[in-house]
Amino acid sequence: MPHTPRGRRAPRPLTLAAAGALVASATVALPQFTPDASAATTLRGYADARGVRIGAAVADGPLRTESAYTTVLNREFNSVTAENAMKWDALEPSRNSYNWAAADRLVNHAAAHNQGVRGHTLVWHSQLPSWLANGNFSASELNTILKKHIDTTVGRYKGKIYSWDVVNEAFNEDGSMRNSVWQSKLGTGYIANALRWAHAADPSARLYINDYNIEADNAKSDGLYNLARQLLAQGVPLQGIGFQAHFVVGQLPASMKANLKRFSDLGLEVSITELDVRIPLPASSAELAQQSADYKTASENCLGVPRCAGVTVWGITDKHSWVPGTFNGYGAALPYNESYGAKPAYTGLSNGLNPQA
Ligand code: 9MR
Repeated sequence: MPHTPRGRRAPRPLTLAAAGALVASATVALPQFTPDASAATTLRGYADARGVRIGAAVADGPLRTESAYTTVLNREFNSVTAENAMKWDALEPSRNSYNWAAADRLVNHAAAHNQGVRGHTLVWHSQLPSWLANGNFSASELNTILKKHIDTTVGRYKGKIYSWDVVNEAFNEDGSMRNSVWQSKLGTGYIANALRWAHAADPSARLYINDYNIEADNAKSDGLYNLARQLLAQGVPLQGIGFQAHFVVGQLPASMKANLKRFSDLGLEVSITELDVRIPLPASSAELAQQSADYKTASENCLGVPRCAGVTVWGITDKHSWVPGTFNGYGAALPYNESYGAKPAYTGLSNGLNPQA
């Protein structure tokens, strides 16, 4: 357990009312959690004091093998997301044969360290097992397969996951629906069905639609906004929108806060779910300073909006990040460097979480 600095009292668990009083803008009951007795000056200390989540995407390899990784994870974060372990290809590599080991490991780790879990992700076009991607199933078979996946996965972790990314990356950049196996066989109705099934399996989990390039007010976020409005009007259990927030240094969209607010004004929770800020390598000190400002602005853009439930960073350390493998010549996207030293980005994020900074 992280220590409490001498002379500083461990914070008492916040009641929802107290959390609400601290976050003047929070007009909705946030998922309840008990703050850790960590030093107030950690990321999680600041987040606890505001009644919000600060999360990290966790990779199973370093979780099992690197004590520096778990030390930072446990000290700094009050929420975790499985970077890959809860994706369909990881959970059901062959039909009807499940592998829960890595997902269970993370859920158990979180429980042992007083961290909440964001579930990621139930319905996605990517990382499907080949039996499913190449199965050429009929619409009715696919519907049955999807319902079973949601019942089984959400049911297994019932009461242990505070938010699920039920649907991930369903939109094209122009705001139309992406032509996935789900969309092409089942039509847009798969989204409402997935949300209803997930809600039936765990009524207390907050159910999200999650996507990238929706941080700005643009064609893609317009498409999502219109769908979200329709779903709410139909009484579909949609509770939140996840803004992935994979940014390039110095390129945060100016409309981000207003865009998050329009979703929040629908009565939805908003969260940053996959924040990172990539830099062309090698990163200069000016770029690291800009990255720090970007982390601060991004987190403030969410926390400054009513119903922001928190911010999750897509990793902890530049040692383990998807960025260099995907964007040639880019990296250094996370708050800790490859040796687990806190970068200026850490301070930016910390200041973004701390209303006194
Ligand atoms: O970080 C994840 C990486 O390890 C995987 O190889 C990749 C596979 O698609 O998925 C990455 O996570 C993605 C997340 O699940 C959805 N949004 C984009 C993330 C970065 O690609």
